[in-house]
Amino acid sequence: MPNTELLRDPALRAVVERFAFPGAWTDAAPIKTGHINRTYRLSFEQADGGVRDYVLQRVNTYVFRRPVELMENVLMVTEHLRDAYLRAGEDPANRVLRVVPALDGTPSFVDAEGGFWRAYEFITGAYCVDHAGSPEVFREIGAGFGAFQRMLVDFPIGKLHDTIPFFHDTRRRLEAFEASVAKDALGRAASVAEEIDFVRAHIAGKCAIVDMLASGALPLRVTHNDTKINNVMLEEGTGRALCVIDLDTVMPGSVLYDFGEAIRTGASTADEDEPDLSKVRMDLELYAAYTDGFVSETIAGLTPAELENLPLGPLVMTFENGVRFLTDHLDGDVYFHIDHPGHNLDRARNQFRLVRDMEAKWVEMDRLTRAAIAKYR
Ligand code: GN1
Ligand code: MG
Repeated sequence: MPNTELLRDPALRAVVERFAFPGAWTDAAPIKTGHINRTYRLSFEQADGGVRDYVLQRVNTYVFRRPVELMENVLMVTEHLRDAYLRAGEDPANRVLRVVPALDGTPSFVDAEGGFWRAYEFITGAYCVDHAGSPEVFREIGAGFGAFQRMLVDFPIGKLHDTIPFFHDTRRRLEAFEASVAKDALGRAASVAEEIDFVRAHIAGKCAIVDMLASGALPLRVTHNDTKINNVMLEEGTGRALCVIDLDTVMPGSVLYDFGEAIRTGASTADEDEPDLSKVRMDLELYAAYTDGFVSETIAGLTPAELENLPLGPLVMTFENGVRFLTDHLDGDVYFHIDHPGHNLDRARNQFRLVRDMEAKWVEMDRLTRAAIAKYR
């Protein structure tokens, strides 16, 4: 049954009509997995009777304040990836996101209210998972993000815009957190004293990535910055990693960010908002599997310092996300969408539990990482 409510929505129709979608618009469905942008899947019937699907998104310009630069990044990076596939003799269709331009040829359309819209071709014959389920699947996702990193290793990084400056600057995240504690806009600080203490007691070592980038010990890379496992599309039938999606946060950064975000979301035994903390652990078998896949693809392109410091990624990213969730709870939930009061606090507690577990498993994480490096070197 087509979603007539959306098809009849005049505001949505006015936007759809501004893009170069071929065929007749026959269906629309909201996609609700992200926390930031508003997303629809649109279907268009073609003259030959076939149906082609597209993704239409209203970019959250509170979060992405430089959406034009964001789209420039997306175009440059997808072009580069397409070329890399072609040079390797592989068909880039379905393997790289393809932007559908607006009718005026630009990669976006701004509506009457200032809403910033952009569209992609829908990746067909593919699916994504919110849980790896098995080490084999997670290894493949690691190989997918690893290949993304490998193919971008020769990208001229100076051309890339910093669309959210200081996105993974842990020190600035901590400063913002302390400012929110001091402001205590909603009077919530007293009720989360324990979580505030956790942050302050666990700062040691958490700014190591920014510091190593600043000192030159780690190089800047093209990084995805939001490598949740559901941002890799897997091919139906084979399960092989097909395409990395959600390129909004592609920016110069550290490869440790990407490795870290993937482990944070994919190697945890629970969702990031699971309130029952007894369920939250980092699964070392999943850690080993992802590391194996990721290192198998990146070994030639990364420096020894990057490879050896990989375990820092998950520890820092998990801590940082916890700090961001707690900050947003203190601010009154202005950044992350919440489904219920206290949702951001649930998320923060969950992440802090995961940090504790990673700290307890640190020696093992380090050993497994070195084993993967030795295997492919
Ligand atoms: C946001 O929109 P989504 O779910 O892909 C956030 C990430 C956080 C994540 C936590 C631009 O990502 O940094 O890790 O939520 N993206 C932005 O769930 O802030
Ligand atoms: Mg995202």
